[in-house]
Amino acid sequence: MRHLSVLLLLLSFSSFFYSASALSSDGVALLSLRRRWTSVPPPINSTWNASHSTPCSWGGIQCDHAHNVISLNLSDYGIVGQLGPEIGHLTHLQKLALLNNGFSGKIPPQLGNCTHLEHLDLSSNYFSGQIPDCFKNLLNLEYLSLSINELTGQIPESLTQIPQLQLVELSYNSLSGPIPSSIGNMSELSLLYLQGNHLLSGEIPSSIGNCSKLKELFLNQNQFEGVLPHTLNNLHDIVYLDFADNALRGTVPLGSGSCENLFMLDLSNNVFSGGIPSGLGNCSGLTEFAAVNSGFSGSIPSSIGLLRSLSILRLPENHLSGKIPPEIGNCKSLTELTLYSNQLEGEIPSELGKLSELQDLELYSNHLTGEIPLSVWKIQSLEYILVYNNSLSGELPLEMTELKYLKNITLFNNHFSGVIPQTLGINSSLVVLDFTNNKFTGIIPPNLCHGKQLRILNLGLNQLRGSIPSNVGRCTTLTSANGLIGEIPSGIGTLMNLLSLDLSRNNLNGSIQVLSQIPFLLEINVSYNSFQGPIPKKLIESPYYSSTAFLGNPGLCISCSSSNGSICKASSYVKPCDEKSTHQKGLSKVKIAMIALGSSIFVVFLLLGLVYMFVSGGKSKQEVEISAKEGTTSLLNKVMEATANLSDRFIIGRGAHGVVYKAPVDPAQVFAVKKLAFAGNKGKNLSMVREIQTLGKIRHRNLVKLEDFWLRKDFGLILYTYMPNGSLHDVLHEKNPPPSLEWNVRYNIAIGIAHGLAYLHFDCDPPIVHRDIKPKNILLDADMEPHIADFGIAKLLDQSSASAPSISVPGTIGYIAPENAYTTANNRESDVYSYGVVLLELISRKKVVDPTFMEGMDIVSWVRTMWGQTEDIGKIVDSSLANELLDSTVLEQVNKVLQVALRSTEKDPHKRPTMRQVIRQLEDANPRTRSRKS
Ligand SMILES: *[C@@H]1O[C@H](CO)[C@@H](O)[C@H](O)[C@H]1NC(C)=O
Ligand SMILES: *[C@@H]1O[C@H](CO)[C@@H](O)[C@H](O)[C@H]1NC(C)=O
Ligand SMILES: *[C@@H]1O[C@H](CO)[C@@H](O)[C@H](O)[C@H]1NC(C)=O
Ligand SMILES: *[C@@H]1O[C@H](CO)[C@@H](O)[C@H](O)[C@H]1NC(C)=O
Ligand SMILES: *[C@@H]1O[C@H](CO)[C@@H](O)[C@H](O)[C@H]1NC(C)=O
Ligand SMILES: CC(=O)N[C@H]1CO[C@H](CO)[C@@H](O)[C@@H]1O
Repeated sequence: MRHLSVLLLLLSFSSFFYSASALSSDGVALLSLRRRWTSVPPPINSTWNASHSTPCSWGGIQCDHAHNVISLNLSDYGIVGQLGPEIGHLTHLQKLALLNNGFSGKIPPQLGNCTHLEHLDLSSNYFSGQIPDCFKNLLNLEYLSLSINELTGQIPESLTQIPQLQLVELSYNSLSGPIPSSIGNMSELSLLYLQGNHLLSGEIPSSIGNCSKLKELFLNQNQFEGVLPHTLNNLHDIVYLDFADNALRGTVPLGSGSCENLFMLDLSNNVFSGGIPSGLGNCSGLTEFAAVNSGFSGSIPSSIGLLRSLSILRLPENHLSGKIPPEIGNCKSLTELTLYSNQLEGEIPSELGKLSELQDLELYSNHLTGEIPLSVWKIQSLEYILVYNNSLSGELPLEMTELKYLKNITLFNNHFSGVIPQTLGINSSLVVLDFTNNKFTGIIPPNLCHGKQLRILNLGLNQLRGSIPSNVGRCTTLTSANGLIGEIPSGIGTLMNLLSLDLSRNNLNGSIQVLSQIPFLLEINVSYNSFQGPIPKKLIESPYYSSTAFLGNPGLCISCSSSNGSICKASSYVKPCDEKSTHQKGLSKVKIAMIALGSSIFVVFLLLGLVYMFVSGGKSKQEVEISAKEGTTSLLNKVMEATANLSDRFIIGRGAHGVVYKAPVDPAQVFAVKKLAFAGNKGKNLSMVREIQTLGKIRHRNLVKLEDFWLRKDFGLILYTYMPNGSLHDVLHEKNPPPSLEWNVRYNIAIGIAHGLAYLHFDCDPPIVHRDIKPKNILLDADMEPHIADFGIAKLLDQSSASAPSISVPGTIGYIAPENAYTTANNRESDVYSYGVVLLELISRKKVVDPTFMEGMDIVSWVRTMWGQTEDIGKIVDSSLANELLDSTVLEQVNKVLQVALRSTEKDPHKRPTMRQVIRQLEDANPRTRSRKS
């Protein structure tokens, strides 16, 4: 009896194992893995069926003949969750590819059990923590990619002991420390990508020269220092070498070995010393060579001329001196020759004319002399000729008018002379033509606007005469023109895009009424001509109005009846048209001083203005600067008064973009004033003005209203409606005691922000990408209705500092979408990501990087981890909402909003919803809002 029962038991066991319906252990392991994923894509959900006997037919799976899983490939499935320890049960696995998903948390050490792994790709996820030491067990590994994750710690030395490893990709993590000196043990290594870790440091080990099969070595964007090892010359197969953006010093030892296969070499942004190694001439296959701002001195070695495949030679911003070697003319494949901002001297060699594929010639800011050789003007492929800030001379040959691809010819600050070829422009795609400050004579070529693309036309500070070409009206894309001469043709009124017009110091006469027809004209200078009649009202009312622009035209006047009195009074540089005006007294000292100085220049005027304001008002310097350039703008004055000239007492916030003051102008009119600091003197940037004007036209109930703005050389003031409840950040995290925020208030805030963003993304033309969505930029009015602040500002400030190349990424850490972590590309999807982060903050009341999180976690990885581990929303939601969550409809709503947040923070931008879809999904979560209008 007893035996029988044992037998029965055995039988039932074996039938369990062998019946068709029992799933194999590999299958069981896979199903356990799946339990840790919050989002399971249909191809998996539909095929991973527990009733099958093996997983071999499941999506993403491959088996061997014995039905063991040998490949798990879930690339690009959009899985969110964790990689569980069950992976260690798949002991036959040879290939594991999980790239481009939303996996977070640590890489499980049990992966070390998969000793047959040959191919392991976990790139483009959110894995954090260290590279586990267990990888040393993966002795069959050939391909290892962990790039674009959040891994920290050092590169384990054990990796270098894996004998067959050919590809190691650890780029774009936060790894630190050195490259293990045992790297030389990796005799099969072909590709090593370590770029973009910022923290990898130390010297590059010389043993790397033993990796004799190395083809691609990317160490750029790190903090490597010291001298490049001489052993790099032993890498005979090397094709790509990128050392850019480190702190490498010393002389560069390359070129003494054989380097025929070298295709690309980038040494940019280091602090090397000595010259460019002449041995590079031996690297006969070199096609791209860049050493921007690398510290090189001495002359450019003539051996560069041996590089017959060279297509890009980019050596700007070094200390290179001597002449441009004529041998460069032998590099027949060259398309880009960029040598600007060095100390090169002598003439441009005529041999460069042999570069028949050259498109981009950038030699500006050197000490070059002589003429541009005729042979160069004949290079038909030229698109950019940027040779400004040299001492070049000579006349422009007729041949230059035949360059039909020429887009940008910038010759300013040289000594070019003679007549500009009159056929210039007929056959052209010119966009920028800047001949300022040369010695050109004769008349302006009549057909400059023939090609219609011209945007910038600068001819000032030359000795031109004659008239503005009558067909200037064809230049419909012109945004800036100066130095034009002759009468103003009526066609100028059709210049839809003209922003800046400088006609100063000519002998023009007649009325300037036609200028008021140019729709966007912002900056104008018609000073020192003989114009007559009233200044058009539109020009006076422009926020950019400056009366100095009209100086030296005794016939011009301001019609006080048509403008508001204060402008008339303040514009003491130009007389009122109505001589009976009571403002005569206003002319006083300044006018007299002005007349006495006669042909005084602008700077003198500004100074006079300052003195005048100082004497008359005794006011602070800041206000003086404002008033002197602006004339009196009454609202500005009120704002300055209300803030005691922007006194610190009135500061209500400080952000990346500037300080914010509260300006209680009167009880019914309270404003917030943001003072933006500009880099350099770029505040006058015209596109910036235009941008702000555009922003001023944007109206939406969920966007902060821009009331007015004033721009100065170094700073700008932007006036907004004041929001009594401060920012969402204050309400969530700063106020003490923390205000209780009911769910419906939070929900309203969520949907309000969504409406505002959707408006920016879809209803503005061109669409506006905010680029810095975060609770500090969400302001709450008296009814807790949200208003997005600072839209368009990030872009503005980018422009203002455009001249100083910076790698700073707009946005705020924690809110920046992963795809933007290393680039400045920004689009609507990245706003959606930031919006999702704000939703998570609203739900959890945790900060984006909260002290309660494990190290290295942000709110996105924290919520994903919590959700992945427990699917318990109670662990995520702000505990002060606990009571409300007892109501199941509220619970469901919160859950739905959380799902929207998770979708919005998908790592892959394409998987995120648009803001319009977000609105729909949020409205679905709350039936009461379905009828609400946007
Ligand atoms: C997977 O499919 C089942 C039924 O086919 C469905 O009930 C379930 O919601 C799906 N799960 C996910 C996460 O899509
Ligand atoms: C799972 O497989 C069983 C047996 O093959 C089948 O009857 C069932 O319909 C499958 N379930 C799904 C959801 O496909
Ligand atoms: C994984 O699957 C994708 C899509 O099916 C395929 O393109 C890719 O080559 C596979 N990766 C590996 C390592 O097999
Ligand atoms: C997997 O590895 C762990 C330790 O890394 C070990 O304890 C465990 O027994 C292994 N599991 C299997 C199935 O080999
Ligand atoms: C033309 O060249 C000038 C001078 O380098 C530069 O500032 C400008 O951005 C260029 N414009 C275009 C459209 O390429
Ligand atoms: C074969 C080989 O290069 N072995 C080296 C591996 O790395 C260790 C540590 O750097 C060296 O001592 C071995 O010579």
